[in-house]
Amino acid sequence: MPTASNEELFYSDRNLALELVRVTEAAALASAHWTGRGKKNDADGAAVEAMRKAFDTVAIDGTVVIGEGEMDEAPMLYIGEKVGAGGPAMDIAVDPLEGTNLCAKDMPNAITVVALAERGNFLHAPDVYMDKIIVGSGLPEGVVDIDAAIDANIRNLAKARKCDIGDITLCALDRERHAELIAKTREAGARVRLISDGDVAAGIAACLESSSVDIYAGSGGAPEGVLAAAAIRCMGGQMQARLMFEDDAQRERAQKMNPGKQPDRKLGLTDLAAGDVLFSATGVTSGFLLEGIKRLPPQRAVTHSLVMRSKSGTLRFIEGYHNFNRKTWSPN
Ligand code: VTB
Repeated sequence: MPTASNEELFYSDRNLALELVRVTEAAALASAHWTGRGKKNDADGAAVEAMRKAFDTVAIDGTVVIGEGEMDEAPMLYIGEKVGAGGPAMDIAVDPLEGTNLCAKDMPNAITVVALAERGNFLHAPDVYMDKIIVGSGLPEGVVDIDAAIDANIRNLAKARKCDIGDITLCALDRERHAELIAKTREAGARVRLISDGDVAAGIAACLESSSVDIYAGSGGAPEGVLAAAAIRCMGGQMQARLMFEDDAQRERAQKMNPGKQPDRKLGLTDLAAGDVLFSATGVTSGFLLEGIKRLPPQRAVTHSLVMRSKSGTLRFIEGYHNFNRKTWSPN
């Protein structure tokens, strides 16, 4: 039987998941004002401000652990900032607009993202690269390994899936640093889907049966890796990762942020996001996961969001119809 406080947390946690969707919706509606206007900083700024404001009504005592940067670099949602209206102590990971370029250029896969966990359960990831490998659920544990060659990983995945290597699609960021990963994947006989930005959505897509991505691999932002891990904890799937450092200063910083832990260690899913996790994302532009904001001028808009809890493993796709004549705030 749960104790009274556990029970309290259990119910508040269920409500919280639905409150969280308001936070990502607000950020998406605000940034959508800038979709296709070529101004990524304005789009990001609008998302950050709306998300920050929306957190004021969420019943948590929240601390941002993955955010917009250090206190001296970011005016809002900086690491260490306290947010929420008071309640259980939670750590918060945010990317108010994942894919600022995608929004500015009206390209697929811009999303707004928030994850919550009880205090101390997210890796405190510095703003460095993280090597990542992700596959979906229902596969033998360890079917892919971040330390194995990519062709071996693809062969193992095809074998476990009982399909041809040619049926496997690997998704990676289109970057010069991935030239070898891409070449080796194609040489092995698999397909490669390249994306210009947005590796949170791509990582999640590898775990969605309905997407055509079977494996996500390569290096992207470390904060984005923690957000993807939070989602994968809810959906099921496998992820391994490793922080990548360009110099000793970066390594020392990671060490300081996670005392007592080896900064170069191989990270599993629960090293990135442990305990009970809540996750919400709203589409800004349509993509792998979600449809983007549909504007219904002059005063209405439709949002599409994905809200998940790791405890129950429930995924909810939520469609919101918004009328700005009746809201206390407007995204424009
Ligand atoms: C990824 C991607 C982001 O940064 O993390 C990527 O998810 C990594 O950095 O949308 P590089 O651009 O240096 O490769 C973004 O593309 C932008 O934050």
